[in-house]
Amino acid sequence: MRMLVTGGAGFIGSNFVHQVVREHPEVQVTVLDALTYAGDEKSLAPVWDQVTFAKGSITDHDVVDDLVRSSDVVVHFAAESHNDNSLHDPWPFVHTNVIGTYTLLEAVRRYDVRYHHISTDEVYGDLELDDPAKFTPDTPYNPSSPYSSTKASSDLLVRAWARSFGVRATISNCSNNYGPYQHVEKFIPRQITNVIDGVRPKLYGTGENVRDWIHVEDHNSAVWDIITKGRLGETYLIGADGEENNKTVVELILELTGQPSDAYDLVSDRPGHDLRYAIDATRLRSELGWEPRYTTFRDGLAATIEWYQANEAWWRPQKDATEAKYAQLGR
Ligand code: NAD
Ligand code: TDX
Repeated sequence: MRMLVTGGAGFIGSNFVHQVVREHPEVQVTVLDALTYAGDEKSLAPVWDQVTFAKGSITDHDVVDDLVRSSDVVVHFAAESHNDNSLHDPWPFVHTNVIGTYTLLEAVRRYDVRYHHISTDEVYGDLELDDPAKFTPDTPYNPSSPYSSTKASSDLLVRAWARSFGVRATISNCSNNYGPYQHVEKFIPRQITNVIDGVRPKLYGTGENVRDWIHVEDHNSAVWDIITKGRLGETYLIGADGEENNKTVVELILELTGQPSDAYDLVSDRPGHDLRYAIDATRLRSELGWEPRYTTFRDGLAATIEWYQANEAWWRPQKDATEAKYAQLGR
């Protein structure tokens, strides 16, 4: 199988490539990545000799056409992915997430290539803190931020291309990922690397917002199952019942790093900050038999902390510029 992985130098995409190379060596992997501020060739170092790397944008018609024509399946991770950035400058989100997805869809349509679309639970908006409900595949789309609205737009393009043109597509909407190779702009790595630097973690607002954490390897094992066993045209929600509020996560990071549990600061809130996300992954579990391997958040978080402690050379070059951006936002 010839597999084109877009965004394979980013957090989830690079972990996916590692997993495929390790567990399915018969697959020929090509990565297409623009190496934006969020992409890093170093994330592919352990598998560099086993993959083909193409530096380019998913919005570039000619690059995409060439690579898709010689693929059997496209797994589309590439995106502008950070909510805070989308509030500051939405255009790269519209360009990459909407135009980029359109460009890929037209190419897979031309060459009848199987397509899997990676998306987020944020397309469904948010839930109340005290609501027992979770997102299901039938929850109406109601995105809040420029990031999530461009992801929702791209999902709708996929649905339309599947129905109108018969594109052989599946979609997955996953909850918040954590694990190795996540950019230090994101919540968990930001706080781990702050603690390493002797800086107090920063909680937005009151820290009550809830995210449904899943280890990146569990997300990616679900993606593999959907690519190989999923029903065409279907949407699968991916989540591992990992709801935690942000304050609890920061306190756990502080505990696991030997700091006092109140050694954090509350900072100004994110505008439009979604309250709570929660995934009902029944379809994935019952139809495809998927199960997560990281079922204890504490253990997965401890392993992630160890990874950042051992891999400072990977994240250090990004840290100052990331914190300088946050300083401008007062966060
Ligand atoms: P990331 O920001 O770490 O990586 C994105 C990658 O895409 C980078 O390597 C970047 O260089 C590349 N890229 C950006 N624009 C590009 C373009 N125009 N052409 C080619 N490459 C480009 O993101 P991530 O956290 O790994 O997220 C990957 C995917 O998973 C995204 O589609 C995101 O919406 C989705 N997702 C993320 C999470 C999460 O918790 N991080 C949860 C659910 C879904
Ligand atoms: O310093 C911080 N302090 C803080 O309290 C940061 C960076 C974040 N937060 C809060 C905001 C959120 O409630 O932590 C939570 C998680 O924040 P992010 O890591 O920015 O993730 P989120 O906005 O929830 O979106 C993530 O999950 C869904 C990914 O970035 C998206 O790509 C994915 O689609």
